[in-house]
Amino acid sequence: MSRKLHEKEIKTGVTRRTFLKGCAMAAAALGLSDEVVPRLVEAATSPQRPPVVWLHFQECTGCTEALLRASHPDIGSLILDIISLDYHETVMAAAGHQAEEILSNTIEKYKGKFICVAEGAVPTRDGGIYCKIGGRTALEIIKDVAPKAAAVIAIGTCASFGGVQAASPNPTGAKGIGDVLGKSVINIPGCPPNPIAFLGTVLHLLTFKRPPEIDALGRPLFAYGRRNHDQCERRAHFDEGRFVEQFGDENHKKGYCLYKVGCKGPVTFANCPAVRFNDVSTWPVGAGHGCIGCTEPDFWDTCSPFYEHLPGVKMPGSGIVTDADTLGKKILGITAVAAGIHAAVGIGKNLLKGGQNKSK
Ligand code: FSX
Ligand code: SF4
Ligand code: F3S
Repeated sequence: MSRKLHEKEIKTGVTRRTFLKGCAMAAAALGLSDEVVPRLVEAATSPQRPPVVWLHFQECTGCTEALLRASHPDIGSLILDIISLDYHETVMAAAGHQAEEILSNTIEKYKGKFICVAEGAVPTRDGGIYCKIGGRTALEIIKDVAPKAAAVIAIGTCASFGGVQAASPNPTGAKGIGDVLGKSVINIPGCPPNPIAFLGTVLHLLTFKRPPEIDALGRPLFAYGRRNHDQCERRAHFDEGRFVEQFGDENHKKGYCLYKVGCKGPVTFANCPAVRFNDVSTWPVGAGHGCIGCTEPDFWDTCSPFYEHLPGVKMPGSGIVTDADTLGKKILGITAVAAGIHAAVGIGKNLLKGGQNKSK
């Protein structure tokens, strides 16, 4: 293993330390013990790496930015080292006809073996004319590419559930990838999602040849199995009824709970407080802003106004600790979200067989 890693270091510039640290972080996020780290490393250093076709539709490209600009340890490099990014409109050098040729060649050559990552929603109104790439609609492209893939990962809330494009009145008929395909895909929501959720999912696929367990919304439970509220460092303030009344007040400076100024942590399933983001190691609530529920379907509609607290809640301090569970289920319609639902996501048998050689 160490020789492999040494060779990798020479070829890619990803240091052994960074590589191991990234795998250890992914293992921790996956809820796996340290003993499993060597298995993750083994899978990640396999000479065959899975070809990935990364499609862009209606979105802001923030998901790609968050992934590839992720820092300490260099998660972006790690991801690029583990997968073979054969087609990605943001980072590929090719353009125009050459790019389209790469796409069609890749999906034919690696039929049933590549991973399709879709970023962005797909407009369905008026024949899907509101998003076109290389002369084809997003609708045509996803229906052409996804069925040929071994696994489909929808990255970001737009691809998972429609995102901002699908917000009322949804003028383009935007939908998430699973909805458009009429089948379950692996959803990694967040606007943008945490890179560790993606890295953990890919490492799980490579190591165990199956996706991680998912919830009823297709989200891996390791990253989306608990509410932000239940992991939040301000939770004691919530329970004791100590709230920020308005941004910039004394309570805000003291780090009190942001519920009254709109925090939707009680109805948001994610691991932001535990995993945090990048070098600064913070998350929205840590930085003094409420969670706006960006990993939830339709959060632009159901979680707004973003600076008003959830309606009809008796505040702690008046003697009642809010039953945020019941409230969350009512507001977001997520009654089916429960731990232990096993993945119903189809994964091609050939995944990772005949992938590209790393030394290439
Ligand atoms: Fe959507 Fe991704 Fe939000 Fe943007 O591309 S999830 S708009 S941060 O980044 O798709
Ligand atoms: Fe944290 Fe928000 Fe819950 Fe308050 S309401 S404890 S700030 S997640
Ligand atoms: Fe999104 Fe809330 Fe995390 S807004 S980034 S789920 S804290």
